[in-house]
Amino acid sequence: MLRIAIAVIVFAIAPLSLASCGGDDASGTPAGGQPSRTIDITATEYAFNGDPGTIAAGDTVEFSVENVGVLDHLLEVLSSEGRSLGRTQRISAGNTDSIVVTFETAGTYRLICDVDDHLSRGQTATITVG
Ligand SMILES: [Cu+2]
Repeated sequence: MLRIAIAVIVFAIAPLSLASCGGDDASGTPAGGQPSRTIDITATEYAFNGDPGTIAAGDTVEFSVENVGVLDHLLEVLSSEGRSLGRTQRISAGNTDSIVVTFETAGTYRLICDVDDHLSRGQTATITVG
């Protein structure tokens, strides 16, 4: 009877310790983690539309970009220094592509489409990360 009682206790503790490891990992991983949510963006001539909501430094999010225009578009995310943090494929009309981006620091980030002359035509938006 005593051996049975000990075995039951060991099995009861094991799932709890696994759960606490997972929690630490999710909160402490600075880059390359799983996205916490998906931000839906539409691209058209020559603009992006969508509500990024509030993004905090350290957040990893997925951008799902749907081309609702007639020309090809893409979405690239640039840091305030102009470094590329992610870039979709060139998306043809009616199609969708997605990228996962980690915003490591607070600041202003740019979304751009640089297909042909779209950027000079104003296809850009900014995201403020607090
Ligand atoms: Cu474009």
